[in-house]
Amino acid sequence: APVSLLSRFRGALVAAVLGDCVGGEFEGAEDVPLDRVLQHLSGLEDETRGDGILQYSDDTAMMRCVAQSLLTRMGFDEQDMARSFAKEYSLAPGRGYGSGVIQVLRKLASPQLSDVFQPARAQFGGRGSFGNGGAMRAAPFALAFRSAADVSRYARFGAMLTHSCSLGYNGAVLQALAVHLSLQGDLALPQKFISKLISEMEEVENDETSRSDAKVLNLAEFPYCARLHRVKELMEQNSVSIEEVISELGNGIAALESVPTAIFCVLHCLEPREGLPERYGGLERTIAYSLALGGDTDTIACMAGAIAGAHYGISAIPQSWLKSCEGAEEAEHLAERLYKLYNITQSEE
Ligand code: F2R
Ligand code: MG
Ligand code: MG
Repeated sequence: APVSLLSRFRGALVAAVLGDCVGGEFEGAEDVPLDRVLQHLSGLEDETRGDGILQYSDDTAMMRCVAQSLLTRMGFDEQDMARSFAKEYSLAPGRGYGSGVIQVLRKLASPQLSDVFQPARAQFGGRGSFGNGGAMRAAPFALAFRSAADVSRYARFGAMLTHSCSLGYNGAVLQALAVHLSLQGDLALPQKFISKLISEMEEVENDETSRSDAKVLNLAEFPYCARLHRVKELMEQNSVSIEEVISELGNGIAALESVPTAIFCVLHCLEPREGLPERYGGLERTIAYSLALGGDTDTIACMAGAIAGAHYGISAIPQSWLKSCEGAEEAEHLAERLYKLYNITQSEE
């Protein structure tokens, strides 16, 4: 049956929370045997475990701030979003934030601060963060804006509140665009989906700052496009090992090492895969596969979850998984409100 847009909206935010919650178990682990992943996931079906047993981390905490701010301000307002990040951090600092970004979040709490982008610019000796913290929270931008140009523009500004290095904010743009295309049903044609992302990113990375950051960091020209071309090559291979995915795409905390990886997880799991239970649908496969890569599992599963959830819709998420995750219900509610906002702005245009 066709998946409704509302179901896609709900699926995107709820599966992002799901990825974060179930991925926390393996964050930072180098070797994650698939058996352990499947055991962890089947444990969620145990009814005696209780609701909301798996807590969400910074990924969801910041994504909620993005969604709430977009809703309250009916669009992007950097002051409000910055304040929301700072408040969330001060209320719950123990959600596993990156060690650099906490300095930004503390500075954003200052009432004297007028330029809310300044603390991010001061990070890492003025180079800015290239971590995946901007990308992990980017999904709501795709639910709030209708055109790819707006999704891209505001995901970039939203990320720049904490990540001023182009590798950090361009990762957020890529993640938001992937969710945007998935919401439109573009994953039905996977090759076209990846080609569209490459052509969008060719434009995004074709600016002076992105070009010079790539040079300074000793990366290939147009680094995200280069990784997306590797995703395309891996998709064309008959079989791909976990080791190959990690060495070709990465599984780390840098946005460049994790956003293309999350996109690959979704594309790879569109079809049944060896080692994953036959009863699993595509969304369950995506989450399980993201965890089996190890490394930054909560964030890769969160980003892959958002893209996959936008494709398969809310009904693809098993109830028992959903019930186990703190914040899943609230994410569904936020998605419904964003859907209403999306329809209002759509009809005004
Ligand atoms: N922080 C984590 N995981 C670490 C373990 C947490 C632990 N489980 C706990 O219980 O506390 N996860 C979360 O952080 C990632 C998002 O990080 P974000 O927001 O990008 O933070 P930050 O600090 O800006 O960057 C992360 C690290 O990347 C390196 N880095 C970034 N830019 C750099 C630069 N220009 N030069 C050198 N290094 C740079 C640094 O090591 C940063 O600390 C997500 O995984 C989320 O789940
Ligand atoms: Mg986290
Ligand atoms: Mg993480």
